Amino acid sequence: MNSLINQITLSQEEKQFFAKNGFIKLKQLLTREAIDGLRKLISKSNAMKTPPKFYSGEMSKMGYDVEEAITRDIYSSANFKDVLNQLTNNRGAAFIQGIGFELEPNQKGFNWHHDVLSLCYVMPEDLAYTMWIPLDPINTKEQHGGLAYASHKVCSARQYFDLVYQLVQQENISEFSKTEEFKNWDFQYASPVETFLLDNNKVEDDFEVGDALLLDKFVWHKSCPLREGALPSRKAYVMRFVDCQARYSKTLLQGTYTILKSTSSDLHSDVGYQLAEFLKDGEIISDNLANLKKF
Ligand SMILES: O=C(O)CCC(=O)C(=O)O
Ligand SMILES: [Fe+2]
Repeated sequence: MNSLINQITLSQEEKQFFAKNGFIKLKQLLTREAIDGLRKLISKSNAMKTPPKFYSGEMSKMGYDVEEAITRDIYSSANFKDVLNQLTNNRGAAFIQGIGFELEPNQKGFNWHHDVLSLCYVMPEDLAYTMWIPLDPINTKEQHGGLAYASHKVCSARQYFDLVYQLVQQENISEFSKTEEFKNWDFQYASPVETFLLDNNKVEDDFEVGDALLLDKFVWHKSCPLREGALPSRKAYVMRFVDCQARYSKTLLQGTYTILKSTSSDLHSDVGYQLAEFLKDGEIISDNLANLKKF
């Protein structure tokens, strides 16, 4: 399926950059045909919905588990696997979820956050990745509307994955999670101090259609509001991957959903629970995915 994904050979410096910072822009990874296919997928998907008013992100539409043949054709293409292998020291990464986003002018999207909720079925120390694929051009001198992200080296979200994992294993967590102090702690979003650091050190890049951004799960990121201009909206397709050696954690999954109920009413997907049907704690996720992806 090389009509969808271009061949990219990364230099040693680029691979080291990704390992050290946790993000990399992949120029012209996707062909026009792939982008057109993803635009069609998002436009016709019934899963794409306007989030309710109380939702913590401001988007005109978003949808979980937006995935069809085009998704599979992308992640199973030899060129695509090759790029992921180059960036994961040849371990590779397995596709787990497709998500669609649409942002309209003056909407702020998501503030600085990490994706512990979307990836709460992965053992805290194991790797997972987000590939953000803008389906409209992102121009930081005009409308913005892209993503901002900051290097691991400045501020990493790793501690939150560990913290939530420890927290959910405490015997009296359900009692504590009902307290006001706990409810005021929004564990997915950056604190004022982290926000200060992240704003001071953020990277916000331009993207042409076909470019993609790969982030590992410890990278803080935020949406950049879309200003008024020629684009009526900014669409993006996000593909989540688990490292081929990443292990399943039902403990983290169940615990996260339990404490989340007491802190927010965010939308979520049940992909983690679907995995529970054929995976036990500590088992390698990628070995068992054939049962999950039936599209
Ligand atoms: O597209 C956006 O603005 C948000 C994307 C995001 O936060 C994610 O994919 O994790
Ligand atoms: Fe995110």
